[in-house]
Amino acid sequence: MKTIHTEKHRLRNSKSELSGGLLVSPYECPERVDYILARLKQQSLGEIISPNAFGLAPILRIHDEHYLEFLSTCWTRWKALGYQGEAIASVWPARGMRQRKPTDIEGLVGYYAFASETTISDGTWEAALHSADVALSAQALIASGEKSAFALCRPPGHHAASDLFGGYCFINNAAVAAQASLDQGAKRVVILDVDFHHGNGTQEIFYHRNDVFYVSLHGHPAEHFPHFLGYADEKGTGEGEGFNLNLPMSSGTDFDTWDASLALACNRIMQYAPDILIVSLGVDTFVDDPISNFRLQSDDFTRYGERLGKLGIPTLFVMEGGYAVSEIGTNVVNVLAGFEGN
Ligand code: 6XA
Ligand code: ZN
Repeated sequence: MKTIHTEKHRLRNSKSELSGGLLVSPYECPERVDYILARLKQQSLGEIISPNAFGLAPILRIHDEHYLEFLSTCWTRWKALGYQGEAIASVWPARGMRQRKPTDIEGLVGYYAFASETTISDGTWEAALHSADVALSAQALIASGEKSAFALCRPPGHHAASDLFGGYCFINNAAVAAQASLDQGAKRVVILDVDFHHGNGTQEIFYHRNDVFYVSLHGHPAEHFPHFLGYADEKGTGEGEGFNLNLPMSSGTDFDTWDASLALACNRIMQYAPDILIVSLGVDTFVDDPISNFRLQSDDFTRYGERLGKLGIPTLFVMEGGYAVSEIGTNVVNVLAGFEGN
């Protein structure tokens, strides 16, 4: 399997994340990619290729143009106010308040953020654009006939909605790739999200549509981030009714329980008969992940990779979360190798 990767991910190098009331060094850090690359090379999984540049057009198919303009100018505008720290949301249009877009950058950060752990800093926008290019380049490999490809995206994307950032995400890479597939002639796309967290952004983007079936296995939103979306009764609306499947699981879920949900998800995916399967690949389901609490072991990643490979669908893996940095390479490559060796 070929991997698409660029060192430009390092441009996303924020210094702070709001966690437990403190500004800490972000869990979503550049070293994550170093460990994944090292393991890919060690296992000789396949060629590692640089992305092509696709520009804004495929991103505008998913994201609001004013949101993108905000992302691209936020850091300069924030810095111009003389602030010492990174751009961070501190006020939201919450219940009972107006949803009008403010003009000042402090208001705008709150308007476009759905969470405050994620800051915007120098290089964030550029890194997010490169990350989307990584996903689009991997999608192009599948379109040209490859059976599978790995988009080593960073920053991740599944929390980013059409006009919201948060959860370490700015541009929804999987959604952009899904739309590109449709625009090139695919009729049905599945996005299977195996990250520990519900992909609220991906769900929001496709909730009204039946050409992308979003299936997610995740920590129950009553207990886990993003807290306000991801319940089992969210099934899609209008034409999209029946094309959203949430499989939330409680804290402490082990592989047998998790894999039973994956088996159910796979049945539904096969019934839908997609032209392409996009896997939002987060490995924060790992037992030692510092911010999540499922209990998958490294070997379990191989087993579920095999299950995905058996589906026999052209498959694009898009990197999302996973913060047990020293094991992230093993866990990611186990999924990919399991897929290939099924
Ligand atoms: C913030 C938690 C953000 C989770 C980000 C993630 N307290 N998403 O891994 O998949
Ligand atoms: Zn996650």
